[in-house]
Amino acid sequence: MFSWYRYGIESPVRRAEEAAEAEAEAAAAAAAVAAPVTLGHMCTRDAECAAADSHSRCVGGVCDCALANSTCSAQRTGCHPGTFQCVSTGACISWYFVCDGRRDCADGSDERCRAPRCPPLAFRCGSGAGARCVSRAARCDGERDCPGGEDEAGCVGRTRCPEHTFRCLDGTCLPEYEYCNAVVSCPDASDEPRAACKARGRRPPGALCPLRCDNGRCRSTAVACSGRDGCGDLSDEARCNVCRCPAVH
Ligand SMILES: [Ca+2]
Ligand SMILES: [Ca+2]
Ligand SMILES: [Ca+2]
Repeated sequence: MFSWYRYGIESPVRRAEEAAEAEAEAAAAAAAVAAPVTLGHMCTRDAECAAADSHSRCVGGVCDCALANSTCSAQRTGCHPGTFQCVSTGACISWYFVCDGRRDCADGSDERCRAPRCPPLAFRCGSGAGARCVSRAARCDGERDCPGGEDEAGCVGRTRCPEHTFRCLDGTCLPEYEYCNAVVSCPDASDEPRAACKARGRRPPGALCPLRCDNGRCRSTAVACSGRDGCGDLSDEARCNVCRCPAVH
């Protein structure tokens, strides 16, 4: 078989291959230079923001919309309040999944869990420079998840429970996702009050309602963007997708 290479002649096929390789290398280099960063996340250059959304740029170290009068912004990324937005895809996930040891974002940004990069939605163990973070779901769940057990501090025998936990009427502290999750966990069942968790209509004034579903039910904020229908009407799974600034015409 005739071979361009054997005779030392430059093959047109080879030239095409080289061009394709160079193109791929250039694309890879461009991607490496500007890893996409979505609205509201930390950036160093406009190119990072533009790689995720061509209508955004780096403003004061955070990706924001290029147009000041845009309907979306770093503060309004389109996600449910209290959910975590994956850095490069823009998808929103429940705070429950942040620093839970499993990759839920395609880029693994939910598992960058060592200080100083700990996501604000996670629980930080200790205060050292290299302190690790765990999911807030680990708070007061009865198991030591932090190396120093900080996640279980203040959970027993207190008149108040730590932030981001649920206090049963008998004073027991539980992780906040236990509220209205259809599993009785308080010894007195006060984490599953029927009026708030099941009723679709009126509820007693002052009833705890961390997340109000469109159908009127109350749920823990952990169900928002958890990938499962926590409300019974899928309203907790709406607004979990990538937010894009509106096209500029
Ligand atoms: Ca995770
Ligand atoms: Ca724990
Ligand atoms: Ca429960």
